Amino acid sequence: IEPRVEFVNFNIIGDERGSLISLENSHNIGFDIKRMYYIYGTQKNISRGFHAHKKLKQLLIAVSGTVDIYCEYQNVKQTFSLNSPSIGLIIEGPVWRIMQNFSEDSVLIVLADGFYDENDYIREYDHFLCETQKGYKNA
Ligand code: T46
Repeated sequence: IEPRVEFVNFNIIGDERGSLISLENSHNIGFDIKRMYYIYGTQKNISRGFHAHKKLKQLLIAVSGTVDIYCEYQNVKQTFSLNSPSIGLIIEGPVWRIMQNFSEDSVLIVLADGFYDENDYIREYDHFLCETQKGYKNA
């Protein structure tokens, strides 16, 4: 699949009690959710990621705190800051990603369209460059 990285803004359903955000398959998420995981309690100065996916589509949300997501694909090298529960970052396909600058209170929720599958990971940068130059036309 083609690499894609994009912010999405969620509708906040708020009232005097506070805020609520609802995410539904294919309405505000462009895919059906098969898995969810979250990353929290990240130690100081730790970066995670350093891999790409072949096909997986994901939606990342910092439901608490802040985290920066560095993304690299095609000619793009860009850092996307997640700093609000009402903002999500869609990352699809062969995008090299590094999660960094986690705040102490950071909770990063990730919704994914596939089960955990180590075969979908590209964990070596040289392999990523090589594969993306070839393209994923048959994926
Ligand atoms: C991604 C970024 C944003 C599982 O057993 N099941 C799971 O669903 C996941 C996500 C991971 N694992 C195992 C695999 C490793 O042994 O948990 C361990 C840590 O995973 P990893 O080092 O890949 O974690 P991150 O934070 O570098 O990357 C994760 C996701 O793996 C990845 O898909 O896009 O978050």
